[in-house]
Amino acid sequence: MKHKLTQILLVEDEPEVQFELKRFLERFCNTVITADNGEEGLALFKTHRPDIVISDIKMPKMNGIDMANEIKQISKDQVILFSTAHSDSDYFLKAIEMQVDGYILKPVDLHLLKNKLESVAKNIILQKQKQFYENILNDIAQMQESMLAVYDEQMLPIFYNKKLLSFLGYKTLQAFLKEHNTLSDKFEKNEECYYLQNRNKYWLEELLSIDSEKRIISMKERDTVKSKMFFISISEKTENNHIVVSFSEITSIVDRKRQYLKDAHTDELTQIHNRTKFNIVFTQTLEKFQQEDISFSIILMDIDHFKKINDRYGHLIGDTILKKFATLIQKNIADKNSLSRWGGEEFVLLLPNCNINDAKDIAEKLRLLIETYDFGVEKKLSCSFGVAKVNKGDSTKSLFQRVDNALYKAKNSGRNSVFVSYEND
Ligand code: GH3
Ligand code: MG
Ligand code: MG
Repeated sequence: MKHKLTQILLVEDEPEVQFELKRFLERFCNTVITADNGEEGLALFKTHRPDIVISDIKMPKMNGIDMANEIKQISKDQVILFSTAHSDSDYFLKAIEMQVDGYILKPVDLHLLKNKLESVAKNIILQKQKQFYENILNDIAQMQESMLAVYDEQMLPIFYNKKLLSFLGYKTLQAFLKEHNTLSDKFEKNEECYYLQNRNKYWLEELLSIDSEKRIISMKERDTVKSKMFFISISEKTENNHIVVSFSEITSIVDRKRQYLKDAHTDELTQIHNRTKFNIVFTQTLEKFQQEDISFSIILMDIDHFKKINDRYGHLIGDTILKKFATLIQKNIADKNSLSRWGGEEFVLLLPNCNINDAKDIAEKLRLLIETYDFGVEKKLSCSFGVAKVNKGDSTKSLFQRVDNALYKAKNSGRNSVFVSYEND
């Protein structure tokens, strides 16, 4: 892409000089616009914003110095060259004071003018080139589907694309930074997301220290209630020591994952935890117990003579009773305790921070509750309970052997009863 000067404004009151210079200048740019005096020159400047202004000094209506003064107030970096005769020395000093970019003595030596033009044009063209590439980059950044941010070597933000700004509800990065110290101000705590320990300006550093696939954050969109989740990709440092950060939205993927997980962990009939979920919670609790030595117990319950209920009322009614049973227990246990369907008409209750006597009391309370509860069709529903406390070195297998034994004893003792397995059973 070859860049050229776009426009030169030539302000000259002598028609022959203007004509000659115009023809000459046309070799260096696309268009040369001309004005006969300072006033006209100023008006044309305002509407055309030329790359370079070349102006005579002594002119009717408004002289070149006054015009240049006005132009510099509008655009202090505007390149202005004066063409002046020797005798104009007074004006000439003023022009130097104004820090104009150069002068050409009259009568104009075209060779000198060419050199002068080429030297000032070089900068302007470089500037144009820079602007050109900046515009391309900006277009690319704004076109991205993802939200983008660029950080400098100190990990401070220097650019947010429109998508990110509009998500945050700001027009410019400056406006956002006026109200927020850092983007991490907007991050929220969430199960699936990495939550930054230090929500400060250097959140990127912290994020860089974790595995790339775990770089998931949650943010609220503008004033909405619902959070969105983003996977964050962080580029290597660019040649200019910049870091490009992109935020790809993964809310729907995470939502779907949550739903799958929920389905995989929920018993379809009773909508309480299933055995898979029980095993997860149980393993976690067991690990915690082994680290912190906090007692925990479990209760295994099995509805008595449930087969008879099915036989008498049919499977559908049996199902309804199982649902009612699960709801009843769920409602009557503390939140920290977790109820799961062990299988069929058997349920298991996990009781963290609970010693064996308290566990026994809970089982007894539930037994009484079931015995007296009106399940609609079958008044005489009862349940047998096995209770066990977890010991050091217990595995799922050893613990369930004990609790199963206790339940077996409850069944054998005539059902509708609670049996406890003590430590060394
Ligand atoms: P016990 O007092 O010895 O526990 O007698 P029980 O009849 O409850 O025990 P058993 O193990 O002989 O039978 C369990 C019954 O539970 C048999 C089975 O049809 C029923 N059952 C298991 N799962 C479901 C279910 O999802 N829906 C229904 N309706 N019945 C179920
Ligand atoms: Mg059973
Ligand atoms: Mg049973």
